[in-house]
Amino acid sequence: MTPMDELARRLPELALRTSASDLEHYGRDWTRRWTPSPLAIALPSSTQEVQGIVRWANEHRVALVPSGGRTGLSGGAVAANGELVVSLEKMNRALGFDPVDRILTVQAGMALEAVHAAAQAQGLIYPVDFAARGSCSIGGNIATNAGGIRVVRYGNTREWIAGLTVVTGTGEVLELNRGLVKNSSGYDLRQLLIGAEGTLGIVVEAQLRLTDPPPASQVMLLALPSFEALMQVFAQLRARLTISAFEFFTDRALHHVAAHGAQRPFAEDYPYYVVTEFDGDSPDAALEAFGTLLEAELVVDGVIAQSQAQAAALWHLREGITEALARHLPYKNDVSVRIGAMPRFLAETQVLLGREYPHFEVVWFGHIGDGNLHINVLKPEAMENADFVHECGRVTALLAQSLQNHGGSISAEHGIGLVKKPYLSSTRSAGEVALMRGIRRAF
Ligand code: 2HG
Ligand code: ZN
Repeated sequence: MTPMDELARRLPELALRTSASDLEHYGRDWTRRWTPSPLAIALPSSTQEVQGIVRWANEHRVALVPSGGRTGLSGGAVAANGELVVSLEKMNRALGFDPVDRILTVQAGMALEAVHAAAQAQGLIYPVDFAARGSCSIGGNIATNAGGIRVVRYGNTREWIAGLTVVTGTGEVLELNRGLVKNSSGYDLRQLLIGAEGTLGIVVEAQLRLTDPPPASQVMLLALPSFEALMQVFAQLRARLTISAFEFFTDRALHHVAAHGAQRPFAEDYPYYVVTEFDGDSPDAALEAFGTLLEAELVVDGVIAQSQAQAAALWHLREGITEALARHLPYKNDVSVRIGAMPRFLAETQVLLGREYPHFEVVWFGHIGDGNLHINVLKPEAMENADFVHECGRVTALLAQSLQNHGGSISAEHGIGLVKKPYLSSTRSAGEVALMRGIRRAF
């Protein structure tokens, strides 16, 4: 009997797939760098099935790749070496809402957008949000401690997780924190699991804390004359308004989103743009802030959305970048430094990338209000992907060195995955890596 026969015998209800199209579909994420080659795909419907899979995998020494929406950009959900992919796709239901604690309990395979809808049905919000909302899963968000566009106001995923049910690498089921607000009883294993990218266990259920919806918000697009103006605009707006998002992108990003179908916002071209959102501030306060920035020549043009549709169109200019660039097989950096270190880091990185990538198109954008910068280097059409990745890897090593000097991180919100493994030591000391190894062994 093969190990797969044995798995099917032990868990007769478990959905297993092995068709070539399924192996390809479930074996990769958005990185598209590795050729998918999983052993098979398991789609459990219950925690008991996940437990059974883990126990079987231990006995047969089969590697498991937990899998959510596979919108990841770091190769964290890639199965290229005969692993069993464990897709949580069938475990996608809301399990209940507690109105007193304002906790929504969901299965890990629920899409982020469905979580938003379930929160809205209770008159509340789950505030973590980003462009992949329609296809990413909450389990994947938890595995990478996903950030997104509202971190300046609401923080990362870990702020909103009140409890987790996980299946550890030994097949034990743990209920971590159980929705408690206060729990000073030792190590917070829930927080250890958040951001662990599936290396410690498989998240099967989560208790999500919900909050009140913000008062009416306003969306503004600003055109900036220089990179240097960026963090000054942020500081000035933050001092005057309740910022819930502050996202920047360059003219190259706008060029690609427009080429992908979006309408250009201004008649003229400008080098830098910011989409920003304020909660509860009056239109007059927003206009006044804009006037001050204009006078100081920190912005050169701007528009405030007059309708929901216009707000969505402005947001699309920022949120549509990843999809618009996908056909150029971009090499991605997702880095962070402290907000205060950002001006010097930006200036240095501009010099570094200008020097090292003279022949490549580099697209800059990101959640600059929380210190997170996305850099996408586009592959020239005629170049082999392997050569391109090799060249970008060389420059990433230099960037990693610079990040280390600035006290930053090689992965702000996408995770380490396979892509950033070689650069982990730029962000974590040898002592930290040794402890992480020990913790993984313990799980
Ligand atoms: C975003 O902020 C995502 O839009 C994707 O984190 C970033 O494509 C990227 O590099
Ligand atoms: Zn991002």
